[in-house]
Amino acid sequence: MNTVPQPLAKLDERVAAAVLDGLSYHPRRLPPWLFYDEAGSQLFDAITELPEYYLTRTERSIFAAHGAEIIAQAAGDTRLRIAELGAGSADKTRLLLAAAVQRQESVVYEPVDVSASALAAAQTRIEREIAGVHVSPQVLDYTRSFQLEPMPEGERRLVLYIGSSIGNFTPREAERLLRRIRAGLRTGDSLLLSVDLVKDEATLLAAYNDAAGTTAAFNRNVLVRLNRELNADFAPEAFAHRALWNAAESRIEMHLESLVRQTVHLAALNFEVQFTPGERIHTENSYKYRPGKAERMLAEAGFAAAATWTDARGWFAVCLGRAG
Ligand code: AVJ
Repeated sequence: MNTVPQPLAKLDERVAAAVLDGLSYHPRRLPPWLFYDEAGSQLFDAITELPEYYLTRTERSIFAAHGAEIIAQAAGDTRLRIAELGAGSADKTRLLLAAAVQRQESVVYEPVDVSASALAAAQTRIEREIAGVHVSPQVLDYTRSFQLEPMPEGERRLVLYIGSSIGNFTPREAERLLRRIRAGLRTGDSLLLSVDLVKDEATLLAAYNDAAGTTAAFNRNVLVRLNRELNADFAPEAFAHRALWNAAESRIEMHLESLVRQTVHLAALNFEVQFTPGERIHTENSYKYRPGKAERMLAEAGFAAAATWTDARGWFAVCLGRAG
């Protein structure tokens, strides 16, 4: 008979450390990567289809209109292989992969993600759905190290960092990340960087505070996750979803605002946090850039700006930087 109490699940040390750090801090904060458990990834996919969330469909329209040109610019007169940071749902990537297959008959696609299961799912789906694409998944936390598989001489790599994912990082963090990516590439390789552009505030706010409440559910889901993984007792309905535009920092911020005075216990961390009414947990920054900014960021990281594509409204930009 075993009388020793067993933990319900093994504690993810990265989650534990981030939560302990973030909820000890004032103002309280949680990192946005915590959103993406299974439920959160599904909620994010639902967000990308919301009428208010223009980002995904605008980026897709740019790839649909300019995919062949993007691939041609990146390839020059060589064969290309395509790496992508974050395995995501490959819906938009598909347009670029198809353009590469058009050009060179087949392409090696290297999705990079921390999650081996997300990569396995992406591999099955893409190999089944796009003929000519060979998937070579790379399990890697690209925010910590950036070392891809060695590649044949005479081929070039195009790294995709799309979906405006860079927007989660502060300017300093973004600069570090871009430099690290550059250091893992060879001269002539390139980086495709997508950024969401500054636009009228009402459009920005609506994209992060949709009428159906999907973004609110996505934001609160982080608390549901902590309840499950850290044996916490958050009441998600006791926190309101807040999205605001911080003009000085040029970013949308998402917060969870405590509606009452409350104490939350995180049993797995042997830790408790008190919230006053109106106190917020800062859960995400989503930076919005002015035209030309992404090109300057690329240049500072050692990429020559090769080209930029945008949509007719000038809402979203896709920039190609060549490793110099
Ligand atoms: C995946 C980081 C690009 O910032 O727009 C969507 C995440 N947050 N709705 C974004 C998100 C709220 C998204 N990124």
